[in-house]
Amino acid sequence: MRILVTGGSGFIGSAFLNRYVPNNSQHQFLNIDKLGYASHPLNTAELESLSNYSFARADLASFERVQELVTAFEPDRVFHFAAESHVDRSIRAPLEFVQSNVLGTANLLEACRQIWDGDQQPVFLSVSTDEVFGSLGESGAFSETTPYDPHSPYSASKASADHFCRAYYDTFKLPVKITNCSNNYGPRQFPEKLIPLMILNAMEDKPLPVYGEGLNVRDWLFVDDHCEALWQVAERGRVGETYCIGGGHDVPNIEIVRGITKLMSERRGVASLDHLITFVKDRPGHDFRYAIDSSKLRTELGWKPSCTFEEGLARTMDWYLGNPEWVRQVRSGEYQQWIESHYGVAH
Ligand code: TDX
Repeated sequence: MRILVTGGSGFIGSAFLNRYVPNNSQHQFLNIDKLGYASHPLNTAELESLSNYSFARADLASFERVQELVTAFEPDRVFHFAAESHVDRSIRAPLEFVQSNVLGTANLLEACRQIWDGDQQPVFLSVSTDEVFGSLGESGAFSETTPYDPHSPYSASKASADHFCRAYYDTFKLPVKITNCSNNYGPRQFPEKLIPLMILNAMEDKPLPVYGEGLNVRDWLFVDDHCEALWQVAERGRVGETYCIGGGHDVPNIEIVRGITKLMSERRGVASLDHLITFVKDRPGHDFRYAIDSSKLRTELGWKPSCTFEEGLARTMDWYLGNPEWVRQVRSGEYQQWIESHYGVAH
């Protein structure tokens, strides 16, 4: 099989490639990534020497380039990860999210439509987010039947991408599957997101900026468990269907941050790092709570997370502590600029 992966040098895409390329020499993998700020060639360094892996630098916003690559590779399967993904950045620069997430997805769908004929059984799996469903109150969980209600420019762009995928299925019978996943964490996540930002700041005695009162709730899933769900959905999930993926670990942000300070203080041999926790101005339009009911995935495909949050967090922290060169490289000038413009100059 020829497997096209977009955004394979980013956090989730590279976790996927590192998990499946080495053990599937019978499949050919092509990674298309524009190498934007949150992607890095180091993320796929171990795959470079493998004969079933290749890389092409490309921006999905260019239809001609996407068409050229898709036509030459003739994928049987597409895993579409590429996206601008940080909510705070989408509040600063919404149009970049339209460009990458809406136009990029539409271009990829159209390029696939042009090469796939009725005899094949290809799969276009679009990796999406639970944020398209909006925000929950104190109780309940999102499922495949929850109406879309996006609030941030980021979630609006992902919702639009999902609608394009469904439109291509309904109109052209393109064999699309959509997954909507909860918050991921794990190695190689760009340190603008809550967990890696807090890990690195706690490591360096920097303030830990918690939005509002830290009571917003997110459902956390270890990235490898997300990847395994995606592989199973592509293999055995039904075409035209949506599958919700969640970790079942939904807790307020402040608990996540306290978990990080506790683990980091043990790793560093200090009594406590809680004094670093700093409550800052809330994110505009901050969704209160996300939780996922993944019973469809669990019942139909037998998937369940393989590790607890505590195990996943310890693996994640140890990865960041053990990879100072990766940390140094991704925190380039651009990273510093973002941190300073968003949180103010570091103390
Ligand atoms: O400095 C921070 N302080 C803070 O309190 C940051 C960066 C975040 N937060 C809060 C905001 C959220 O309630 O932590 C929570 C998690 O924030 P993010 O890591 O930015 O993730 P979130 O906004 O929940 O969106 C994520 O989940 C769905 C991903 O970024 C999306 O890409 C994914 O689709």
